Amino acid sequence: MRLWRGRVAKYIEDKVGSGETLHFSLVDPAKTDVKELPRIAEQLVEAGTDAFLVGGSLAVSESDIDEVIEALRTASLPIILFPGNINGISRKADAILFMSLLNSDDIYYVTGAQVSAAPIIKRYGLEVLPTAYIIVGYGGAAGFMGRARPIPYDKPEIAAAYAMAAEMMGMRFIYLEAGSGAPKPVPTDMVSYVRQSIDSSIVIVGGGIRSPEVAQGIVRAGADVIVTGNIIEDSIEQAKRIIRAVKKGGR
Ligand code: 1GP
Repeated sequence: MRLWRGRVAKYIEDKVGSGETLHFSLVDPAKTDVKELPRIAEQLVEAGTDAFLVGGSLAVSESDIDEVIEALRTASLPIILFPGNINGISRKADAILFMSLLNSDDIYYVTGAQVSAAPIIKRYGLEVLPTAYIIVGYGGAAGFMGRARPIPYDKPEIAAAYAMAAEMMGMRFIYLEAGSGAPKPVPTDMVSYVRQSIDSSIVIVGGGIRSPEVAQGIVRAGADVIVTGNIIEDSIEQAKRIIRAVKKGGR
């Protein structure tokens, strides 16, 4: 069960290093029927998804997360926590996106939750993936709950400045988030501006990605990882098409 611990960052970085683009399937315990999950996970794996993210901004408890992780263990992929708050930590996961919501106006989401979480993460022995979480445009529940000041869709230079700062602070992963269910995803010109402004950090993009064409555009703009959540619940066939498009790359 602990197969992936300590190897998740390397797994991601090795794939990116060899020119692959990755897809992460986001499972929000508040929106998921756990009984269906093993069957859904199998299809996602078959289509080529690279890892599972587990978490959400609202109505998630540690035991909900535990249940989801157990159901996902039938697939032998890394399971990474994507916490909205300190209730999003589970000892059953392999790794955690240890995120600082850099453009929150509330210091709790920048460093406070992280301080509360750190001793728990240490005790659980989770692998830590140091991540800058940058909320763009719509923002959704993550933006609202995290008191973000979302970066306007037409200000890519601001996103790039955040990404540069994140990299200078030593964060290896930069997550550009339009918000779950966003009517408009992170724009491609923002992704390419960010990509060109940083050195070797891994760029993760999510929120409102609902078609293979959109996913591929974001990949071509320079994203290393595409995250989709809602579409898995809405249409597993469309989710599989997106995964295949991401895995084809385009760069
Ligand atoms: C949310 O980026 C993810 O954090 C996924 O968003 O549910 O819109 O795919 P969607």
